Amino acid sequence: MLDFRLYVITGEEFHPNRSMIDVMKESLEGGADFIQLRDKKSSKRQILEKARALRELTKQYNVPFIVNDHIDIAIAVDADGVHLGQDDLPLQEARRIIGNKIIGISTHSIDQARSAEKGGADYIGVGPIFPTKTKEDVVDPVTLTYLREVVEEISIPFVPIGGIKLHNVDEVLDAGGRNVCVVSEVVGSSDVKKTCEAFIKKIKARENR
Ligand code: 3NM
Repeated sequence: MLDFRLYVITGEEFHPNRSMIDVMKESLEGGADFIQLRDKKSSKRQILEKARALRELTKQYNVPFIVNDHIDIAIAVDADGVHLGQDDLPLQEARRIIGNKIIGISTHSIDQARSAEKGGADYIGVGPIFPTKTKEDVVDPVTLTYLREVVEEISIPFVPIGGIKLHNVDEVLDAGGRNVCVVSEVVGSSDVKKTCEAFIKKIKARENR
């Protein structure tokens, strides 16, 4: 089973003056233990090059590396897996292509969570918990109510996402979240490493209760 505390996804629009690799290296230094390349704007060639670089970096830290959307790129760079949305290639087809690698699925309702679990997803995203501007055409916030349903019912690993900040992460943990997935609060921070450390400190504090 996958085990992680802080899942950080790239978001280059939040750090226009810094390289993606520098920012992700700082996240890893701060303790991020799951990394995803998410890039809705670049060409496939550019994404391939970024994926190659992030694969190398994450290997140095022994941290799993996931590619958003692109199964072919995930395979080409030997990523640990792929993350897919509800409108991407269905789980069953993705599984046939990617074999034993990790498949994560974004879910926005308990029905979607159930089908991802039944279909053999390795983990699900649960969100957006709070409003977020990071994802375009995002559904309305699913709120902590949906997270609580997942906590009650779903047995595969899950990760809350969407609008999670240092100031509200305790609410997510109180609702049963054991980890979190973050974009803007981490990569847009003026001190990426410290922000990651602060998230992890809060998550670890819950574990010890
Ligand atoms: N997926 P931030 S919300 C990439 O609900 C993504 O599936 C979501 O960014 C989902 O931490 C989201 O900046 C954006 O709010 C998360």
